[in-house]
Amino acid sequence: MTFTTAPYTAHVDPFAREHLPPSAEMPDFIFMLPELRYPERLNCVVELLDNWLAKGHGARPCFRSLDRSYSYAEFAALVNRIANVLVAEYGLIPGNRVLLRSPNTPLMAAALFAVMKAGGIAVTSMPLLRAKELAFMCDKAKVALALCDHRFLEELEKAKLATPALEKIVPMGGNSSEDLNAAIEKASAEFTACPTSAEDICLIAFTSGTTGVPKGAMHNHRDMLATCDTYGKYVLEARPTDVFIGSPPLAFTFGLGGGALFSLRIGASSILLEQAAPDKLMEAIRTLKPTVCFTAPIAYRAMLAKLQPGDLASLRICVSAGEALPGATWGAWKAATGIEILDGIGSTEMLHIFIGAPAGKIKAGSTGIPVPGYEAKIVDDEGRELPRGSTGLLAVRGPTGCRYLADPRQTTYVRNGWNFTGDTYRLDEDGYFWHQARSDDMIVSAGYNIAGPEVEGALLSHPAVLECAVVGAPDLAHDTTIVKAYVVLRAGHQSDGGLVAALQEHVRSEIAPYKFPRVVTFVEALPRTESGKVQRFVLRERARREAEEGAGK
Ligand code: 3UK
Repeated sequence: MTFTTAPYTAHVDPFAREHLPPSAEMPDFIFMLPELRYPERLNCVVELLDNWLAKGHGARPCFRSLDRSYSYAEFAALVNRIANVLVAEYGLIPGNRVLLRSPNTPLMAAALFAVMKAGGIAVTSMPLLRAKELAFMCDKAKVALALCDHRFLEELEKAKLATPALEKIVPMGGNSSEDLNAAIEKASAEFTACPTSAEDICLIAFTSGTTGVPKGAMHNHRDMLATCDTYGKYVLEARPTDVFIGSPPLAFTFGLGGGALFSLRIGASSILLEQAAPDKLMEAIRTLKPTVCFTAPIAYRAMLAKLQPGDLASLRICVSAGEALPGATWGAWKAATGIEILDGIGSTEMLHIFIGAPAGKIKAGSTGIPVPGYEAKIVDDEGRELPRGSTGLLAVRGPTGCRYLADPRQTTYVRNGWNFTGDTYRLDEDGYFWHQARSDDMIVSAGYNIAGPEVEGALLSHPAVLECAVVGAPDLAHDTTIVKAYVVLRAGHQSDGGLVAALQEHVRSEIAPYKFPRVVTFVEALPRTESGKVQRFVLRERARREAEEGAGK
C-alpha cells in the first residue's frame, strides 16, 4: 500500500484546489532563478506589506489617490482592519472567494490585499462590467461575498438576482451604516496573516475575452511575487524612490502588477487614479510627478497628440502592454519625451509580462526578449520548434502559467507543459520576438499571410492617422479575402477619396505592396474591450456585413 501526503494548504474551503486543471494539463512551472525559490508557506501580503513595517519603513509613502495618501503603516493598518471585518463580520474562511468591484482606489487595493491576507481568493472585476458578466463570474467562481464601491452597486445588485451563489454585497467607500467603512472603524488594526501555502490560490482573474465566454485564470501567492522578481526586477528595474502611475484597472492583471505589486515589492509608492483616460492621466502626471507609467499603446498615442514641452518631465520609465506597440509610436514618443517605451507582452493566464526588453536593449517595433525566468519559443502547428528567422505560434513557460478554473480550454492554452498565448510571432536572428497578430487575426489574402498589425503600423506612421485596425474582409465578387482598414483620423484631416489614395500609397511605400488596404473606411472610434484592446472580430463582422450590403446593391 502506498501513502501519499496531500500537500500543505491553509484553505479550509477546497473549491479552488478541486477545480484546478488535472496535473497532466498543468503547464510546467520553472524556477531557474535563485530568487524564485520561495518557502512552502507563503502569504504574499506579508512579503509585500508587513515586511516593510518590520524593516522600519512604515512612514514611507505607499499609495495615493487624487485626494488621499497612505504611508505603508497606514495602508497595512487599513488592510488589517478590512481583514478583521471579513473574518469576524462576514465569516470569511480561507479559500472563500470574494468579488471586488471598484475603480482603482487605495481602498480597492486594501480590500484586495485583505482578502489575500485572510487566506481568501480575490475575484477582481472591472467597473465597466455589466450584471450579466458579473453574474457569470459569481456563478463560475462560486462567490458568496462581494465588496463593491458604493457608487457601482446597481449592476451588482442586478447580478445578485441572477445568481444564487452571491449571498451578500457589502458597499465600500460610502457613508451608509452598512458600509464597510463603518465596520472598519470599529475593527482592530492588527491581523495575523493566514499561514497560506505558496501554492494556495489567491486570485481569480477573468480574461476580458476579445471573443467567447470569459475564462477564470487562477494564480497563487507565489505567482504574485514571481512576477515582481522576474519582470519587476530584471526588466522594469524600478527603485524604491520611484512613484508608479497608470491607467489599467487593478482587475486587469496588467494593472495589478503596475499599480500595486511592483511598487510594493520594492517599497516604492503608487498613484491610483479612478479615472485614467489619457487627458486625466496626463494631468495627474503633470501635477503628481510620478516616475513610472503603465498604459496601453492607444494612450501613448493620445498623449502624444496633446503633449506640451515639459509636461511629462518627471517620468523615467514608460511601459506599454495589452497590444503591440508599433515602431512609429515608439519613435514618436522617444522624439517627444526622450523616453524609450518598454513594450512587453503579458497575459491574464501568465499573470504579467514574460517577453520584453529592458532599457538599452530595445529594438523599436519588437516586443523584446524573454524576461529572465521565462523561456519562449516559436513552433509550427504540430508543436515543433522553429529556428530563428521563422514565424510561428508563441509558446512560453516560466514561474507563472495558465490554470483555468474548471475549463476545457485549458488544453488549448497549455500543450506539453508550454503555454500557447494564441499569438503569431517572428523570432529574428538576434533572438528578438516580433508580434505578427493574434493567430486568429491573420489575414489570408490571395494566398498571402498578412498580419493586420503590420499594416496598422504602416498606416500609423502617416500623419493623418490617429488610430486604425486592419481586418480581412470578404470580396464576394472575386471569392477572396481583401485587406480592409478602419481608420480614425486626427483632428483637421478630411476623409475623402484623395486621402484614401494617399494612405494606400503610403502603406505601399512602407511595406510589401501586396499588403496595402484595398478598402479604407473612416470611423469615429474603434470598438474596444473593457481592457482597451481593439475588437477585431467586431470589425470583421462589420466588414462581412458591409460586403454583403455592397453586393446586394
Ligand atoms: C496581447 C500583446 C502584442 C496578446 C496583459 C500585460 O494583455 C494582457 O492580458 P490579456 O489576457 O491579453 C493577452 C493577449 O494580449 N498582447 C498583450 N501585450 C501585448 N500583443 N504586444 C504586446 N505587448 O495577444 C496576448 O496574448 O488581456 C498584458 C500584463 C498583464 C496582462 N494581463
